[in-house]
Amino acid sequence: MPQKRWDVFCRVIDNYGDIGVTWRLARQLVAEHARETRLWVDDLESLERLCPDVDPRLAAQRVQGVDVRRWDAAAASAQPADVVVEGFGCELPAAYCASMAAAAGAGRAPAWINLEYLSAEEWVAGCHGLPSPHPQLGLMRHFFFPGFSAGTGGLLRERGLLEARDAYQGNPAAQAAFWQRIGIPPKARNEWRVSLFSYAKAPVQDLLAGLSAHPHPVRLIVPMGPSTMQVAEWLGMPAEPGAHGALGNLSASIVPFVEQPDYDRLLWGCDLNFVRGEDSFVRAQWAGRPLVWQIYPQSEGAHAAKLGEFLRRYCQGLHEPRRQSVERFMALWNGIAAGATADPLGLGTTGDWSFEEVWRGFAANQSALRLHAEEWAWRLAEGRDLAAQLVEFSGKVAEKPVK
Ligand code: TRH
Repeated sequence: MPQKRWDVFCRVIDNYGDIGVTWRLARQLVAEHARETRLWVDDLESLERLCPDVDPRLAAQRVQGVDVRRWDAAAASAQPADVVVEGFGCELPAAYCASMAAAAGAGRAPAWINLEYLSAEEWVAGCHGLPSPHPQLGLMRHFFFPGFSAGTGGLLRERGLLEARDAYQGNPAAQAAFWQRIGIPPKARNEWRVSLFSYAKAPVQDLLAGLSAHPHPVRLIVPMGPSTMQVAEWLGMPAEPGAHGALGNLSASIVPFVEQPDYDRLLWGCDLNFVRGEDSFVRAQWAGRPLVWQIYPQSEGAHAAKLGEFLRRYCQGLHEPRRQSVERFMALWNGIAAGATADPLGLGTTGDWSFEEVWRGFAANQSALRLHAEEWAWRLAEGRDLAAQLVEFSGKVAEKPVK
């Protein structure tokens, strides 16, 4: 098999997005493409939270078929693989790059690919796949951009994911077993179940006020993270897994940070999911349920345009007033729109709306938004998945001359 050996490099900048994406990709390369994959990570503790099988004390270990390596000084002297994936411009060790150049000199140039962050912006399709020569080493690096449209690298999606989701969503016993395993009662008939994963700046207290005044019972599920403290303080409960609190129609439960496949089950079993960053954002879309995305904040507000571009795509086919309720609520959740006279999302939606008013509209439209979310997931799944595209792309890169 050509391009059989893969090295995936990941530097954990903060949180779980970088490792969340590269770990998912590495597993898929092994399970679906039979690639021998080494995952080099500089922070094994973060990986352990997504996958408790990982032992952070070990410099090398095989986990779910992936050769997991601690990215330390030893990485520099490793023999380069056939395909080298640099996660999010994480800068490969200089000595490793020199070995790649030596391999290229011997006619075995590795395919060197920089995996970029996901964005729904138009320019992504124009930059996906572009080469960039290394100034000194004579090696070519290629940029691979995930995305939502044809002409981009697509989204990570395991084979049979939507079918597995449908089977789970149609199986109350499997759902009840999962809820019990993470310490949550089974879902009551008229209950609205909501998951919350957000950054510290989200207006969580406003949301809690809205949920407690909801006309039907709501159960909020909060995996351990920044939102845990806000929820615990507001409801006067301990900020630890297993804690429960209630006010009005709201019951809230704090659960442990679950492993990645369980996080899918959590999203699949909720009626509305608050997600953030990149990987949980994509998983919430595959869940086929309404979502609220807190985008990773960037300097000078660059994230506002990115959120706007996603909403422009996501809201296509949604009629008023649903479209407006989605746009406005996500703008408020991201702290972008309140009191804005300009048009930060570029969607023609400006105004000075209250959280309470927008929330009520958003909550009232949930059944239509659910149908929309189901259709959105199937429409997205018509595109080829990221891992399959990356494998094909690596073959094309390998055929090209080095310079
Ligand atoms: O954690 P994030 O905010 O990560 C990032 C990083 O901050 C990164 O620097 C930034 O560039 C990027 O976002 C855009 O959000 P994300 O991407 O959703 O990653 C969270 C991962 O954690 C994802 O793989 C899902 C997983 N997860 C679990 O496995 N269990 C859980 O209980 C929860 C809440 C999440």
